[in-house]
Amino acid sequence: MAKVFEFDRALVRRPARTASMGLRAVDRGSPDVPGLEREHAAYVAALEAAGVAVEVLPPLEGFPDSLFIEDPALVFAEGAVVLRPGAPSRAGEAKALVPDLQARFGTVLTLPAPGMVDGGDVLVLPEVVVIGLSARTDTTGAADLVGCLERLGRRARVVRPPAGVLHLKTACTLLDETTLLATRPIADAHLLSGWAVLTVPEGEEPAANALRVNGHVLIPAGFPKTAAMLRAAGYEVVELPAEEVRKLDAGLTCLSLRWKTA
Ligand code: CIR
Repeated sequence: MAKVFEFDRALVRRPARTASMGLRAVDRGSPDVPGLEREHAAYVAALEAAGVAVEVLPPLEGFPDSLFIEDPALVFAEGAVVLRPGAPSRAGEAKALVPDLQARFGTVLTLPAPGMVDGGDVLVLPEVVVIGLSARTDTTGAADLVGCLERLGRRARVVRPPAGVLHLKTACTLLDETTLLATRPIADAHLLSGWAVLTVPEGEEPAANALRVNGHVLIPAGFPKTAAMLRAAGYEVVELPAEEVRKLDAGLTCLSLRWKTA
């Protein structure tokens, strides 16, 4: 059985020319589209270097946030779930992805209306899938997703993370089969008992959105204390440029859908 961070396939979507108009809670300036493209290319190269075959989908000009392909779907070796993103401007991204999922997965389930779930709120752990409630993921969507996951043979549970982040995985990601990386508020909330938690140093909160892929841990560049902490703990850390995606409240996990072929 593959480990939960072992992947051999990924789907990404190239940034649209409209990406600078993507959603953001706080305006830290518009991202530079060539800069987004460079960050995206570095990300694809890092996935490939970690042993993943990456397919790049064409940009969707009508959807500025569509490069964040993790939010409209959830994928596993055993099937995919088309989600219902919580931001109205992103709802159509899910529909656009359906043919791509149908071409790659034997089972494609659809989250029923009216609930909402963003993939950024879904943390896949070895024994359980954790769904975080947020401004984008409501209780109806979360409950319906638990039902979809049961149909795929997955156990799931719903948690309510402390407010202040866009998505659960903005502040809490998986490092290995027993260890999470999280911000201090998430670590202090003890959402997930039984897990060792490495806490990102104060001031480096965006580094909590790390992506474990096979033997590598991808983290955003510019967070040297987190990089040093992870290296000291024995992880193979790869630092990736992510300043432009951060202007759109995004990090590394949301730039791909990843799975391991059976
Ligand atoms: C949004 O607000 O939906 C986008 N600007 C950012 C989405 C980032 N997704 C994620 O962290 N899972």
